[in-house]
Amino acid sequence: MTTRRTFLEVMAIGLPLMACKNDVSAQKGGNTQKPIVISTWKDGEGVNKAAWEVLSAQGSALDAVEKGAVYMEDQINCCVGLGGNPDREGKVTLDASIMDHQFNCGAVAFLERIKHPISVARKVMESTPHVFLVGAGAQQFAVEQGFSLEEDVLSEKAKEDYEEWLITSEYKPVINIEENAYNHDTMGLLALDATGNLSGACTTSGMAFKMRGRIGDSPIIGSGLYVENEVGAVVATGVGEEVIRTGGSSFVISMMRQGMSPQEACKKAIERIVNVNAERAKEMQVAFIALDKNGNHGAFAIQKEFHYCIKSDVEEVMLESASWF
Ligand code: SD4
Repeated sequence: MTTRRTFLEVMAIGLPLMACKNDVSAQKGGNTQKPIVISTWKDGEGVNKAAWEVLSAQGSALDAVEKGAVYMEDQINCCVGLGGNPDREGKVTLDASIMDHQFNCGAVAFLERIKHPISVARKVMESTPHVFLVGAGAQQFAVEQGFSLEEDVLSEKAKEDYEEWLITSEYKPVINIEENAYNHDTMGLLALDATGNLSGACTTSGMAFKMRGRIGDSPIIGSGLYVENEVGAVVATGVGEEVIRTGGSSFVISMMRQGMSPQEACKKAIERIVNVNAERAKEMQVAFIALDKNGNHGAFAIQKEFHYCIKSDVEEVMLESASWF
């Protein structure tokens, strides 16, 4: 019998960017498709376009993923960057990470009043002996590098959401179902450039109404993001605590290294999360997207209605990911 789950695994649903049937479960070491960029959520469509400007001009995957993330951080009435929802004290605190094809990586977390945390993460990678700066130190570094300190104000949407949240003040992460765009807090993207190098980036305002000081998976290399050029690249979204405790993205890479397709490997990581606590998994969303060194891509989520977007010379599609439920 074909259950809903097996059906979704085999038939990732192409949505109307361009009609394109995409049996991602069959992709394993097929033809090399490069350059290519893939991004989380429906907002990935605009993000991919920004990254494609770099990739189509023979630019590097690293420049492409930074450009895509910057595009998202600029959408001030959205969920990622300074327009995102605040912590429970009404402050927006940002996390971001970036990684290239040579295990170079940089990250920032609990960063306030800086518009482009992804670019600060890249500066950490390229201009410091470290990989991770947080809080006041990260902000000080950003300012020293020429980033300006923005005003400490919430976007219209975030203000409304926060005022509504204050009525109950209950911390319960919503399952990010994408009825419309912007119902998420994070943008993750992965690119393979014309020379065959992979890079990835992840930028987020974190879970809405989190405790002050909370850091999620997105800036943690190996959890929210991982790139191993010989194998592939992976980025996560959803409840970061679950991704951190299962070593999410590096686990997906290790499954791919053992021969799994990107989608099979993402599914294995979701299975691992569900196995930790099946009851808890029913109430949350986590999703992974992955790209291998040949440009094969895949995704898997706990809940349905997680989308990801793909752009290359041969396809421009938005797919609904296969899901556990
Ligand atoms: C976090 N993983 O801070 C992020 C949240 C997210 O869509 O992906 N939201 O835990």
